Amino acid sequence: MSFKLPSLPYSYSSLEPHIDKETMKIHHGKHHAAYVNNLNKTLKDHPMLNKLNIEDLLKTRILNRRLIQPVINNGGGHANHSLFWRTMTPKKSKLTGKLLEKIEAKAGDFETFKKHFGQKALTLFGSGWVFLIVDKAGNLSIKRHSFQNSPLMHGNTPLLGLDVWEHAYYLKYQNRRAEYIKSWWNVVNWEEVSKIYQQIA
Ligand code: MN3
Repeated sequence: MSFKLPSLPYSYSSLEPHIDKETMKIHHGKHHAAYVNNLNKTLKDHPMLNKLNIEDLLKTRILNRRLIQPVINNGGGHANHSLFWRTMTPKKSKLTGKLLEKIEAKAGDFETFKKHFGQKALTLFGSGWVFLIVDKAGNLSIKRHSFQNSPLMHGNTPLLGLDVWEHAYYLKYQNRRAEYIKSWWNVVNWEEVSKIYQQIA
């Protein structure tokens, strides 16, 4: 079993009131765990693939046809959720430095960027994610992906991702996705987002 559920760098209750304990417990311990388990099952007879790290697995172009969709779903699910946990924090966090400058250059100002990102999340139809990505040329953009499709499979590096599947917010917010999105900004770990950017920029 090579892929493992990462442990959270904070407790299930520590993102409250923005994200409730019960949602975190089910989301991490059941949903994310299921993606990891299913990915391991999919790749159990493929020792070359299950030794890769998740980023390299999603970037590989040598998957056989039967593996492609399960890897998109479960490998993508594993990568997306790992990023999601990592880029949240109960501590106050603020974006500074080079990434802030890039975002401001692109969107005009930081609040406008947040507005665009939130709008994409709000209007995403069905289940999916909104990501801030960096493409191969180093350009930033906001991308919407359905289901568990990962930006990594498209050659892009996600810096930040917001899960807008109903399982991410329904227990606390029911149909009030806008409220969930607004609340989530309070727990974004901008230092971690910057760190990811610095590693590739
Ligand atoms: Mn999820």
